[in-house]
Amino acid sequence: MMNHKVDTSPITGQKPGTSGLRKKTSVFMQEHYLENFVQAIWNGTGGAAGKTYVLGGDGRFFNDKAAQVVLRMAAASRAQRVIVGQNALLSTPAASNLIRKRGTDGGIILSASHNPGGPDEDFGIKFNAANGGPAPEDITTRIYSETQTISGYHILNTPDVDLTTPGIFQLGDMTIEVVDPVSAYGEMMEGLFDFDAIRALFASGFTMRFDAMHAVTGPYAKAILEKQLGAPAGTVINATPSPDFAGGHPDPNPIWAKTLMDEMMGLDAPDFGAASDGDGDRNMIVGRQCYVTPSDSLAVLAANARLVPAYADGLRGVARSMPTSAAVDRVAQHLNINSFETPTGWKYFGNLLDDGRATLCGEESAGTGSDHVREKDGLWAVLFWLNILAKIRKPVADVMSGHWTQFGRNYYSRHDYEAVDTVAAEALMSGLRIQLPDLAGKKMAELTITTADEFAYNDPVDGTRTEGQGLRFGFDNGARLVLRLSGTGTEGATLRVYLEQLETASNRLHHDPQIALAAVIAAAEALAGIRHRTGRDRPDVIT
Ligand code: G16
Repeated sequence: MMNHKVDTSPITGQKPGTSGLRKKTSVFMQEHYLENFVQAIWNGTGGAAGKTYVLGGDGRFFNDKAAQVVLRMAAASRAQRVIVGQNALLSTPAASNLIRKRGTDGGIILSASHNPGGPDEDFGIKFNAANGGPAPEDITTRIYSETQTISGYHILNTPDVDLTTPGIFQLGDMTIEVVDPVSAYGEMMEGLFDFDAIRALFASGFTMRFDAMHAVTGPYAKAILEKQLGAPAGTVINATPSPDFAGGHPDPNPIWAKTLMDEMMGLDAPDFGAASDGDGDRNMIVGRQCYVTPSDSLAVLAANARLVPAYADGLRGVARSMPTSAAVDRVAQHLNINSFETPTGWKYFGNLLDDGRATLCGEESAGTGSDHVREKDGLWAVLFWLNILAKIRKPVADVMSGHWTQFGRNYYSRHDYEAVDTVAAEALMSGLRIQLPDLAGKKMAELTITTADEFAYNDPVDGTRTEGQGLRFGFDNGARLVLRLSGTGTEGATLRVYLEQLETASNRLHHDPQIALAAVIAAAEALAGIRHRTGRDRPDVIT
């Protein structure tokens, strides 16, 4: 068995973004590209020798080949054991669970999450640390700096390992343990939620549609919803993972999960609908004729957490990313618990969860999770909702109405301008940044700016400071506008415009969000000149 040292040189642009390294698949398939980054992971984390890892991915195109490369490189760098999902599949939360449960030194997740897959689409890789969470910034910075000085990598020259059957195999001196991707995750879910109550809900005729979007959650949802919980066959649709997500965009939002949305808005809609993304960490919740925004979903979960066995003793605190609406803050205030505001990126929740300061976390980008793992968890959020509905037996629309009546409604929307010219997008942001100190008091369309700043985060656990995390504007009617550039796109820049406004008047809780937010939408345009600068007359995606 040959252990090769392959000479290589640094490849530019291997800087991890919001969640690992994401590029076009063709970029990842270039000679040495993946290998350089994997070697940089070992080098940036003290070497692979003697370590144990979890490995899996969302099944997108190149997942199988990349997994074989990671295995050969781990063995060549003398890792002790790699626990890998059958066929190299693991949802991101299932990988996080295995890292924690098996006490490994970390894990490698092959995924570009909600981005489309295929030879012309996206691929990604990220390293998760021993706590099961995405590597914090000090580690990703070290990995990146290793990519800039790399001169060689180690890899075995061996045939592919058969990953189609669970079992124990050897690759050189390294043990490979191929595991069923679903079982440990299913057991964990059963330990968190009241499965008997959910079973009784389905037995009473409650109907549901779960759209797995041809991605990794299909087998998990089938096993848990249909087999364990007794939902009728056919509840889970698009359940077979496909390398290109059947040509779709596995992003669970009203745009990309339109088929589900149409069904849920129809007259014969099921009682409950949900979808998850490429790697199973995002979720969309929708009731009959009632879409629930991710920010509202987080608030509802927090308000009803005591109905779930795992959270029956109450929450220690909640956390949300800064652009996420303040709906959960209002619940936290009512519960008299802390509410933390972090930068975008699940990695920023890690310290709060590890330190026991927060139990639930969530983001406007369709991510919700808790301290059961260190990733957001799509199916967990769906089971949380089912557990609540099983206990209170009300339609989702009534749950939302009741919630808004009690806490007020944070009208919320995100407008995305995708694949915008990078120079134009950066000029838009830097132009606004320069003006920040002078904007208070200025009128934008019908509104007057009251506050303007750039978000920076001081981690309360380790004191790390993270700057440049989004431009924030407050207005005299209480509305808020946030602008930031996405850290997960692979083409040009994606400008995200986050819009929010609190409404507490009981006769104004049921408006179309785009209408309720019209004044701040107009103010955003007046302030940032988005149309002119991006050359677009409307957002590509509105969620
Ligand atoms: C990733 C991160 C999330 C983040 C989202 C959007 O999600 O894990 O924390 O909110 O990207 O980030 P951005 O606005 O920078 O594009 P995922 O599901 O893609 O891993």
